[in-house]
Amino acid sequence: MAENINWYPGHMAKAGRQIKEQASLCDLILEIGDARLPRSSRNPQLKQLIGNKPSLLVLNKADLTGDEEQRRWLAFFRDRKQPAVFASAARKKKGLKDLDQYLDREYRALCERLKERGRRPRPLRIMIVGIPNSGKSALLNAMVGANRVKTGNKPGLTRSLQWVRSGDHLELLDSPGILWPRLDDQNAALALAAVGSISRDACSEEDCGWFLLNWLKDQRPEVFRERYRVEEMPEHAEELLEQIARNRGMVRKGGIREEETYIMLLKEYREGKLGKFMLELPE
Ligand SMILES: Nc1nc2c(ncn2[C@@H]2O[C@H](COP(=O)(O)OP(=O)(O)OP(=O)(O)O)[C@@H](O)[C@H]2O)c(=O)[nH]1
Ligand SMILES: [Mg+2]
Repeated sequence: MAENINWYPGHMAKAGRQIKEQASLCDLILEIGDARLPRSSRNPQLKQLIGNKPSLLVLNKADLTGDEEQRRWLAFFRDRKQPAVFASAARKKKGLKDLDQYLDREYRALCERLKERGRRPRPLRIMIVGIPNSGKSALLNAMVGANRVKTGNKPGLTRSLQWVRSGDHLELLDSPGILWPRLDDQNAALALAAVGSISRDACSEEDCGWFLLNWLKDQRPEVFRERYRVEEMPEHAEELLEQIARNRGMVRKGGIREEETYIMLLKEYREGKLGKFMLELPE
């Protein structure tokens, strides 16, 4: 079994303090979660950082999930009066339709408020926050229509806060991905690692790969036939791993290349090669 998973290095604590400072300057907070984990990718301490600022939950990487599960989650959030949209920075403007519409309305509402007070319009100031690797920087670039901030498939890439202007209507603040000091739900922590939001220093590929293998065996067994030519599901996950490794030629004298097999499984999962599905649904 895995060691207790926690990932809250000094730079995250620092980013948290800076986010708290900047929140008061913003009109709106975009909380970027991972669409595959609409519950577990939300920071339970966000409220303490942003206070009463209005926020919109943006579940990014929606291209890796199914339409029906998205509808179920939207209904769930609607019932709880939590504004939420699905988005896909990877699909550029096409993936931002609902987000753009929401921001248009917010901008017009801001202009109205300013007008009532006899003031001139100014851009809507938006802070982008969320867990590492959820696509915050990619989303900012997609909104601006240019590569203004660095993105990459590695949690913890962005290290400082950065304002970027987008047209006449928006000012966007990118921020470093942060988690929280204690990941109480260790299953959620493994799922966060599986989608790529926790550094491999804090959770190894063997550990989150093992979690993903077992989750798929339970919830999506057809994946193994379709993708890894496993004709008959073995009883134990160890045997399943072995079959996958053998079918992919990941063997060495005396056994399989275990770590390599986990890395391959995680990579193909993260790239969406195993299909479009979430790791959690509303209760
Ligand atoms: N499939 C898919 N991948 C995406 C999407 N948006 C971003 N990515 C990928 O996710 C990875 C992380 O993107 P970033 O924008 O760097 O993530 P971030 O949230 O800024 O990460 P940190 O700065 O580390 O907190 C990159 O490899 C992106 O290409 C999306 O909508 N769909
Ligand atoms: Mg970033």
